[in-house]
Amino acid sequence: MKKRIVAGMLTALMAASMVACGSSDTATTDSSADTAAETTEEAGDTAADSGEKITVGFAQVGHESDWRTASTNSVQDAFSEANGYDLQFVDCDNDSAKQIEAVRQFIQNDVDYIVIDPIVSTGWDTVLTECEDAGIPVIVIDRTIEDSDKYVSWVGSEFMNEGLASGAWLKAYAEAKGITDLNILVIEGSNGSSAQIGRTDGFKKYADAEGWTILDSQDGDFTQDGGQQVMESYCKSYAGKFNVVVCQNDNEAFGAMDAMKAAGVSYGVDKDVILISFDACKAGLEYVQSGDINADFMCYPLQGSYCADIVKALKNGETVAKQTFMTEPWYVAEDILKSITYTNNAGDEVTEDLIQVTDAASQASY
Ligand code: GYE
Repeated sequence: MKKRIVAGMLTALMAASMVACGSSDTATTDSSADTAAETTEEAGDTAADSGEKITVGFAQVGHESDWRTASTNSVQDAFSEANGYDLQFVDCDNDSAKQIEAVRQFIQNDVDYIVIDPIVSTGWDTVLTECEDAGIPVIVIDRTIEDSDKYVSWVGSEFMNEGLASGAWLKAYAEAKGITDLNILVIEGSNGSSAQIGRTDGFKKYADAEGWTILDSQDGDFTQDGGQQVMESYCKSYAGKFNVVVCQNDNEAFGAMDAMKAAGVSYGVDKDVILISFDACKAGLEYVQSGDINADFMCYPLQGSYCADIVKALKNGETVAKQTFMTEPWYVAEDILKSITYTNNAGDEVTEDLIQVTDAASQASY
């Protein structure tokens, strides 16, 4: 199918009223403007009534983690042929230049919609302007773009809140356990990604306020190998000096556990090291259940259906929310704290329950 939204109208659409279109209760939306937009959809030109497929280009980050696999599957399922889509999928292998190239190729291919999960948060304005000039609406998922607003809608997680949540939990947990001296090693996610930036900054806010020592903070690239390598070097450089390890995703935590085991460092409930992770994939929750990971902060990757809802709304000339946030539970190994209250990135004081993992298989959402 050829796209029917021309560049000028796309600009109007982007400035338009943002109305929630996500359907699941795992999301909240943010409305920011106030004018309804019209599109120049031609009557009768929909996948459903013409039999033509809607073409969607998806520039995915890569294949670095369990989270990423779940994300890819979710988008591929939502934009399946059976659902009336022709999905052009590019695995950008964590290479920003390759990702920009993929988007340009989608423009060349004259796709109807472009979905981007941005590897890094900057460097986007030029290529998004090209999308706009070509009249192709862009939907951003997961990670955010900070230097351009030339996209129609974003669906993802509030990474800063994830970082703040981990800090709030550590503060309360250390108090409950009577641990007064926290010496922390951080294994960051891919530097320059909004997930890394938010989780780092949120946690650091607590570390600064509480006077915790962050001994080191290095890039593990969101991979198991990366986590293992960074932890191996930490175990040599900081032997006997650390009692908290924060891994910015589960796969890094799996690698870090291997490295600590090899170095004779114990981790988890009432061990040498408090181990904190993010994502809460199934394997991650299994380690929470077994007490190897103390706390795991959920990041919800199943964003494909939200994305497809946005495409449908745009096709129907409806307006869409500029932002849709996933809801993210916090999982813990022990039953000693029931909930945590903290001030989130929006400045609201919120209380979240802590979910003890007793049956990882049924508690995991992916
Ligand atoms: O936490 C990590 C992945 O962007 C939120 O990227 C995502 C992160 C996720 O590789 O596992």
